[in-house]
Amino acid sequence: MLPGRIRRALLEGLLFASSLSSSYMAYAAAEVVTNCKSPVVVVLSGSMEPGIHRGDLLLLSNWAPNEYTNGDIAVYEVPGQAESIVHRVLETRDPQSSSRRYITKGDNNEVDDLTLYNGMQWLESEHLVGKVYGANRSTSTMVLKLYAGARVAGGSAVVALVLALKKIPYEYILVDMANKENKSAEHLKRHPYGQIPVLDDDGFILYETRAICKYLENKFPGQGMRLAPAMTDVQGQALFDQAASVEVANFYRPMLKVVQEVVFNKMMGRPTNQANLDDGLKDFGAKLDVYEQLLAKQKYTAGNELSLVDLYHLTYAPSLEPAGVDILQSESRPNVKRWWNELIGLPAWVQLKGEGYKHVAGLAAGTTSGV
Ligand SMILES: N[C@@H](CCC(=O)N[C@@H](CS)C(=O)NCC(=O)O)C(=O)O
Repeated sequence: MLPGRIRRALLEGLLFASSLSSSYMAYAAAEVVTNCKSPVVVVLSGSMEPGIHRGDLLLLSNWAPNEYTNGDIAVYEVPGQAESIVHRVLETRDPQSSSRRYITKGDNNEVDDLTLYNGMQWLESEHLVGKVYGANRSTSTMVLKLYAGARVAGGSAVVALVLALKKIPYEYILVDMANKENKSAEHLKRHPYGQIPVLDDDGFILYETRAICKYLENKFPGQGMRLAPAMTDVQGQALFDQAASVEVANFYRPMLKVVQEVVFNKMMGRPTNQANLDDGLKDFGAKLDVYEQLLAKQKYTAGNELSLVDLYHLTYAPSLEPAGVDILQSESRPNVKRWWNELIGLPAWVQLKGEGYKHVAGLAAGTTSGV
């Protein structure tokens, strides 16, 4: 008979071995289910800030090894490099072929990862260990809150679109405009004019659509779609500001006069004032003639790249066509028409209009799921 002390030690050893083997079995099962040799990794650097932090646990899968697309966050390993790296796919070359090539970049890094590839010019599918589909924060981080109305319209819709294009998770909080919740003492603390949208970034409160969008771009420059010139591009920034100012003065104001007559008055059960409408259409048309000249020379309002300024135009103008005013589709302004159709055809916009804030908030959160 073994002495009690030895028996206890043996039993503890057995229990430890059994818990190790069940953890091992669970890990091995996860490897099979995710088709990924490292289904869980710990982040060691801050190169993916602000989305991913040092110490975060990332959950990976490799279900479709040949289907990584731009914007995906991937973990890769390069022969000769000791550590695996978690960065975002920036470019996918040859997307139709089974031997796709990838260029990656850390959201928090100025340049792409070429120097990390150990002499290679790109990554191939075999270097990709897995795609990030979830994360467990090392410390709790607040998710952004968007205070918006029930309808996907106005500035709230533009902010929601920017959040979706930049793949920023957010929580949608309904402000019940029908019951004047926007004028409640609680909401007036957030927005002194009692309006929406309002953004709450962990207690940092911001209102005014265009300011919110610019803040999001500045805070998450490398995440999702780039929507403004780099801060160091002084002339690009100046042209951006010029176009943003033009949007408020020469598009939003005359457009709103028309929307007031054909959309808002109808919603309120008021008759259309024909004189106001004619005046608005004349004014708006004259401004769009100048847009036509600009858009004949450049693809978008702030240059040849789609930017926040183009998205600012989506506040209320999309409600014109359903109300019977097709001024933005006029054949006499083919470049305005081309530009406008591209904007209203953006897949994220179509989805947002079709399925509402909640869906896009969920989608954004799902895409970068807590990272
Ligand atoms: N300049 C503001 C305008 C915001 C705005 O007009 N919001 C509308 C709804 S989209 C609103 O809150 N209206 C209620 C009110 O003005 O009392 C912005 O760009 O955010």
